[in-house]
Amino acid sequence: ANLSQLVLLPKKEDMHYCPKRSPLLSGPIHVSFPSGLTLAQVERKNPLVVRGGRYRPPDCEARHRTAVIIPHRNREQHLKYLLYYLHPFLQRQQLSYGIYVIHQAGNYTFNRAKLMNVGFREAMREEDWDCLFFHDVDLIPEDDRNTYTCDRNPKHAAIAMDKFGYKLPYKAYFGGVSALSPLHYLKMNGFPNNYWGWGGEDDDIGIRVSLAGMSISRPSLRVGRYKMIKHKLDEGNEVNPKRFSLLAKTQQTWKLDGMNSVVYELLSREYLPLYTNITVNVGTLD
Ligand code: UD2
Ligand code: MN
Repeated sequence: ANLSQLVLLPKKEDMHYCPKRSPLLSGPIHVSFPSGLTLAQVERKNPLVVRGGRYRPPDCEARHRTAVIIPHRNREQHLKYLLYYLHPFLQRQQLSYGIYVIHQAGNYTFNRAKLMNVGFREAMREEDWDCLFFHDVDLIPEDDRNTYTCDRNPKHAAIAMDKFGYKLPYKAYFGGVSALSPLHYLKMNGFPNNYWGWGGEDDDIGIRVSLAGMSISRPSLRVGRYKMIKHKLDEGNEVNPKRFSLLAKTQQTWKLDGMNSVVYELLSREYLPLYTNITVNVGTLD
């Protein structure tokens, strides 16, 4: 007898695909923020999550491989709550997944979209992900039927947020949480690298989707619900005064600036128990 028979593990050839719809889904999630929560508690609640924040379903072969990319600096509390909700959420969806936190080093102006380009490259370097979720650190999904898988078109997942009265604020809105396959991402040349500070980059990304000949898909308002953890505008992420002039030029710039031109310095890659932490120097506005 071989080892897998002795220890009664399912043999590779006995593993079948997970069902198309996970039987573990439970619908609406009540989101609250327990005080005193620690990362060690989150780890204990997620015993099957392995080094670097990876998981695969124990008893079936996942149909999807999703990487979650989180741009981050100085939001440790938000990250803790996001991990607390996101790990069980993704496990109930029976996904094979990995969580990447892309940490901007230094105090220079924050650059959310460029961090996403870094996340794309560094995640795809490691594994053949079929879907990438670009995810604000402060948005907690409120319904697990909002599946973290990719559609035929780029998907805007955070369509109903508490801060906008659970409605889409405007038709072209693409902020918060979005999902693209590697092909979608490369087709639109990724995200812009030249938006420093708050605002505009999400609209640029939305415009890129249509300039690349794709359209935006969305879940229903009933399931695309999120709670945003309340916060002020961060120091180092001041409103970008150039956002409107940049947006007016997206059509001329999108093929030149993006994934094909991203330059950064990778400072470290750490495989932590609940996520992979990528620390990067994204440089400054020249
Ligand atoms: C809105 C959009 C967001 C983005 C932003 C403009 C929503 C829900 N989200 O978010 O997707 O387009 O406007 O840039 O409408 N971050 C840090 N540290 C910082 C600053 C930012 O980690 O010092 C990260 C973090 O993941 C955060 C994200 O960047 O969630 C967006 O920044 P924000 O939350 O301050 O902006 P907000 O809520 O207006
Ligand atoms: Mn926010």
